[in-house]
Amino acid sequence: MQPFRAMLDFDSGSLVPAAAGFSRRLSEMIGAYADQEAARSLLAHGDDPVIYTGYDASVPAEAGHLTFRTTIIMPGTIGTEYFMTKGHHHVRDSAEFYLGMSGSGVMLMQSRTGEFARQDLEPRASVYVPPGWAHRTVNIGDAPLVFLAVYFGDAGHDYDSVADAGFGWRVFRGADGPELHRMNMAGAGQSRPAEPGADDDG
Ligand code: M6P
Ligand code: ZN
Repeated sequence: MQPFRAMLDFDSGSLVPAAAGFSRRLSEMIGAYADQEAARSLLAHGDDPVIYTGYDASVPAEAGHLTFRTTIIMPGTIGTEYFMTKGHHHVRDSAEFYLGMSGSGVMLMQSRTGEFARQDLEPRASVYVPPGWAHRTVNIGDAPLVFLAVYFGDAGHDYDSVADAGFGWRVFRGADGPELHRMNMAGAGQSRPAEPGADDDG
């Protein structure tokens, strides 16, 4: 292939030229949210919101390449839990680089040994996800959260291990703003509020 450049729009998240666009609706990630009743009730009423969309650069999903994609998470909540990505491990443990472009978000990360970390994602913030850390991004603002992610072409997305083990922490809209809750893994709907530092263990 030939070297190329692509233009990023930091407000809209568009990537030009893009190989493809993607979008994920609530019905494709219903199990991700703590309040299953709220999620199912929305769907039962015919409301299947687009949670996030994005654009993929024209890079082969192969070893040696660095692929990149923009993601735009809409503002909103399911129950009181903010709209977020499904979250994944990489099939081949490998790092990922994030750049905040617009909006205001939080990245939740957890290692295969159960350590937890979070980092705020905002315009001009870069976040490094080391190999072996699952990652999920949450929009805690009132506007779309737009960011760029760069990862190895052969990284692969492993959603099952995240769905099986769950994320240990979730972000809910509280009376005074976003609240990070430690989940009781035995019951997805149970939680207790907490305010850990960015590198506290889970
Ligand atoms: C970021 C990257 C992508 C990921 C996307 C949506 O852009 O991490 O690899 O696909 O977010 O997240 P998810 O695949 O977990 O739904
Ligand atoms: Zn990833």
